Amino acid sequence: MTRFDIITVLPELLESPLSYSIMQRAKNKGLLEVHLHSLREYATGKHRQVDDYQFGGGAGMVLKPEPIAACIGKLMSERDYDAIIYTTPDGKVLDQQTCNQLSMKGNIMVLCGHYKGVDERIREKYITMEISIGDYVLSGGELAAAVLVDAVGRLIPGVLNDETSALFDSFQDDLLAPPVYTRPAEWEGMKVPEVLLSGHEKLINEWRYEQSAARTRVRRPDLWEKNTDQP
Ligand code: 6GU
Repeated sequence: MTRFDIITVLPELLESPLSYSIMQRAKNKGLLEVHLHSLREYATGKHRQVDDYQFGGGAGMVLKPEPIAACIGKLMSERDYDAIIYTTPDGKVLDQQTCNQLSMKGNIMVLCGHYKGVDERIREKYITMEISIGDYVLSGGELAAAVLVDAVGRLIPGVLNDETSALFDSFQDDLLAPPVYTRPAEWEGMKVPEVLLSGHEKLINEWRYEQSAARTRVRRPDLWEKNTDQP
């Protein structure tokens, strides 16, 4: 079982993306738990202020340390965490290998960045891993956290069945996935490749590998180099 505790100023934003399809099935099977924690509930004072101006000047608000520390402290007093992740555009770009590793963990805490970010001292004191989902800027870390939970959640042993198996995903072996087809075998004059209709498993596997390799070479030469670099 993998448990995610997600700390956010916008829990509403995370509810729906993690409540359908494979994520909902993983929850129903008891393999995945996602708990959302509203940062505002840990803020004190009349206005329950979670952010403040940044020292030194500059546009944008920064998440204050005290409410975050209160929330993280409460969670840490309840269970041990294998990772405390902060979602931020200056983190390490998430890849399939990291997702595989995280899918073997038990308790994962995720702090969602927002506005200009969080006070640096929170990162120093608590955060064990900083993750970005790509080289572009989102208005907050919530959607990145949803991406993380989805990408990791589907890899938790038992979540996928044979039909949805992760074994043949793009990136699982640093290759992009081959093209796929379904019925009808001919549509708008376009035919499904003959080999896929042949029932010849060995030829089909060879065709799929060739397609994967060709796609990877053309679309992702960086991944292809990584492949051919391996001894
Ligand atoms: Cl994790 N957060 C934000 N705000 N923007 C991002 C990101 C994260 N990853 C890519 N862009």
